[in-house]
Amino acid sequence: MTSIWSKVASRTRGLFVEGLRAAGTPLSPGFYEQLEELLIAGDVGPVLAADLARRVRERRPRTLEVAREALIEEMSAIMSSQPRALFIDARPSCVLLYGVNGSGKTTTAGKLAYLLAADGFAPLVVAADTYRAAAIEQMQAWAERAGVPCFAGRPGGDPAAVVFDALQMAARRGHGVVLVDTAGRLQTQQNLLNELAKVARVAGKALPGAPHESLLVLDGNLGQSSLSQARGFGTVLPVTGLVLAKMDGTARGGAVIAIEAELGVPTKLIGVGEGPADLAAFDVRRFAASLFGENGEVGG
Ligand SMILES: Nc1nc2c(ncn2[C@@H]2O[C@H](COP(=O)(O)OP(=O)(O)OP(=O)(O)O)[C@@H](O)[C@H]2O)c(=O)[nH]1
Ligand SMILES: [Mg+2]
Repeated sequence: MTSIWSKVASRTRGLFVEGLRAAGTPLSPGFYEQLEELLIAGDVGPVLAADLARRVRERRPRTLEVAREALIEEMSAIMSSQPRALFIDARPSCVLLYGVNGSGKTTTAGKLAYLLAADGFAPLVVAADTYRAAAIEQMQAWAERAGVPCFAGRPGGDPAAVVFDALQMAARRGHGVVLVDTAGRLQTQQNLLNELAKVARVAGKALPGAPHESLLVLDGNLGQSSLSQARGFGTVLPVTGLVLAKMDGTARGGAVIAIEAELGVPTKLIGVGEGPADLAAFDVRRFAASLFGENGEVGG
């Protein structure tokens, strides 16, 4: 776990470490203005940045250390209070992954299959991105890497039909969890959003309660535009959780604080690389602390 959080981009971490050190102590003039600017630079968004800086100031911290702790607590307080564990108690459970093009869906499906296989869930992955033959092959290659079977439809086939067949087969064969990889689509493409809603609906016909988990995969580099993605996908299906991918390469991690504060949807998983083990359960405190440095330190 520690290694996962240490992979959160050093640029994200450096931002707060260097910036807060430069701002002096909470008793220095201009400290809170600089803190606010730092939060804006970290893509927390201007309104929340002002709010967080005010909340910390009102607690009257006297040292940098106490201010840092106050900021972590206030960040945690405005993030979602919903459970962050995956809803995969039912056997089989269906986890639907979707998001804009290239956000990290297929990679996340592969990494999650690897983790859940190690936990004894006997995952089945489903290549329901039937638009491109290469997408099916990419999912198959990941399944092989994770050591799990892959259910694939024909290129050009109906993704909902693929998911229906996969879920029925998973129930027959005793798989614990079914991970469904879907084609990338923009939150503004209504026909493609409707197609996704149909996949979810048809999943529920094959397996009561499916999809048990409906995860929007976000590219951590996209900062504040993630908010409109979450709003858009949320119009056609209930988003039960977020996956924050590519957090090993971005300085814009603060956006997730804004998304959770506005939509109340919890981030459940964080992706920090392209290896099978580069995925972890999201933890608010560790995330907030990681903004300040590997061990949450400031100034040293
Ligand atoms: N560094 C890093 N790269 C990642 C991570 N997740 C995904 N990638 C890379 O990002 C690129 C896109 O990932 P995919 O998993 O193919 O994304 P996708 O959402 O399935 O893409 P489409 O199916 O085309 O919409 C690939 O090169 C991945 O290796 C991550 O956590 N860290
Ligand atoms: Mg894909």
